[in-house]
Amino acid sequence: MNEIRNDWTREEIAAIYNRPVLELIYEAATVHRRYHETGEVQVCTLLSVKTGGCPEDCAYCPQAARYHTNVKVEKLMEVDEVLQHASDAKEAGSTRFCMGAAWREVRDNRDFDKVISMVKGVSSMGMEVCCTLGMLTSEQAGKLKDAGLYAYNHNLDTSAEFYNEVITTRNYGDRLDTLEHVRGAKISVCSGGIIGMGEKTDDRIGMLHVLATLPEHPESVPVNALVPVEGTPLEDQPKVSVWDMIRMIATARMIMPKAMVRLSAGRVRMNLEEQALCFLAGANSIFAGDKLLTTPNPGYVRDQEMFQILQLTPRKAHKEAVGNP
Ligand code: SAM
Ligand code: DTB
Ligand code: SF4
Repeated sequence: MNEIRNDWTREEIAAIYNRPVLELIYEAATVHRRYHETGEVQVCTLLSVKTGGCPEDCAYCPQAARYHTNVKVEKLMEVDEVLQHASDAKEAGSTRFCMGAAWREVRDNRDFDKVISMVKGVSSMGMEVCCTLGMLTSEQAGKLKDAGLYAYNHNLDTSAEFYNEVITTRNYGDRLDTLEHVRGAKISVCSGGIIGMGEKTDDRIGMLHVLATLPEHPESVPVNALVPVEGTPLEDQPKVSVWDMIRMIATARMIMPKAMVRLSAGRVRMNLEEQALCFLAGANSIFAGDKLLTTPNPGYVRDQEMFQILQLTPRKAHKEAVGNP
């Protein structure tokens, strides 16, 4: 039971997603228990090392140059400054540090050399180092791996069918190619998406289907609730229901049992009880710190309180998923 499968059908995934929600939570919690230590939550910190001015047109994103948001464009941060942030994050209990850049793709230039130095530096601190820099070639993935990169985040965001409604400056195939390059370089894959952009349930299922039928499941699947930002085309989207977050998390947990499922953007609008249900449904990772990339996130103090009340324990760095049940 619950063997790792890469041949899920859309119908099977839809049937899981649409189960009576309490039944779904129970089943996902059961799978979670078989593959993970319950109550253990990975704490990751994000840092935007290059903010704003992005040429892409992702409708949700405050960093796209073409939308008028409050995000100030900043050039790539200095290596020392980044390492200071990483060291602070480690001090505050994070075991994974993820550096994000508002780039369409990585270019082979001095900025990339700087990112390589950042990766080397963070990796030498004993943290799991992750980057999200846009599209990558195989060669660039290889260089990042050699520098000590542990994981690469590159989200599919939504279904192939809905993708063009959200982004027109690249296509779904480009995203999948980058994931292949990352996998090819033996870097841990982090890929998930966003709900609350006006997609249908079928699009959510479509995205989960693509992830769960990759030759290897991503080791990490972030589930983001849209953070609607003033000035972006999606600024007026209604708040995602917590039950939808729970269904996404639980379904991801059931079909990709070994993956870390990350309760990502959107926590700032969730109370403790709602987050507790997400952990019960199989989420076992969060972003900590008072900022995601550019938008607010619950700060360390609030999260510490949550860990205490829910008796959660932070996961150690570089830990393998528990083997077969
Ligand atoms: N530029 C790179 C890219 O697009 O791959 C890396 C950074 S980009 C900001 C990383 C991810 O953040 C996006 O793929 C998207 O899933 C998520 N994201 C961006 N804006 C968001 C928002 N307003 N709400 C929720 N998630 C968001
Ligand atoms: C992911 O799936 N969510 C994070 C991380 N990967 C890079 C980013 C969320 C960004 C939310 C909007 C912002 O703060 O700019
Ligand atoms: Fe650029 Fe990434 Fe934002 Fe899209 S999501 S606009 S690629 S920073």
